Amino acid sequence: MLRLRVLVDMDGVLADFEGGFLNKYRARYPEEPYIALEDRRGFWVSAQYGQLRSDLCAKAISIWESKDFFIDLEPLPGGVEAVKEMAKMDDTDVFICTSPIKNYRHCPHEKYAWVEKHLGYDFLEQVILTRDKTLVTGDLLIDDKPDILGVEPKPTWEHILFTACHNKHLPVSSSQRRLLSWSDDWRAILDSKRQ
Ligand code: BVP
Repeated sequence: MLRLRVLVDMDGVLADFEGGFLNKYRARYPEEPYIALEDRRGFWVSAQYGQLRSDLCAKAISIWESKDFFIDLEPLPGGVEAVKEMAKMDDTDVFICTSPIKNYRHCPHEKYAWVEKHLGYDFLEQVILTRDKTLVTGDLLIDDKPDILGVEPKPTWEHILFTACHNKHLPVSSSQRRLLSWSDDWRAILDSKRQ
């Protein structure tokens, strides 16, 4: 029996980046305009805030560059439970595959701390921090970013688009499968790749 390797993204899939961002942005800049989650379009929060008003791009970035932003992110419903269940399945290896921001003062440390807090110390063994997910081999990559590009033109994984506020309006592409949430049938997606 070949083992199945599942890569699971963190921000927007396991951790509520969008909700955490909006709460801290509004608390820090109560007088500034903001984008409600239902009005979010496009993966990059900073780009949409920059379109709203050019100086808001830097203000948005200041939020996730601050200490405690990443560790304070709430888990998205069902994600931690799903990953724990996946990891216990026969012939299944689960890795958390996440891209840290380039301002490295807090983010990489807090991503490890988040995994330890919500999934336990032993799960730190499964953490992959990379800015290029195309270099990581796996059968599945569950990720809310619509376009996952890097130096490898033919990644081994099938990208399953995890639905998020910023991607739910995108037309359904016949070539891309979606996971609507962790209540959706992730077990069937895993089973479809087993051989
Ligand atoms: O660490 C996260 C937040 C950051 O990019 C990383 C995305 O990682 P993955 O989900 O792909 O693993 N990030 C950065 C910006 C703007 C930077 Br300028 C943004 O708008 N949204 C965002 O998620």
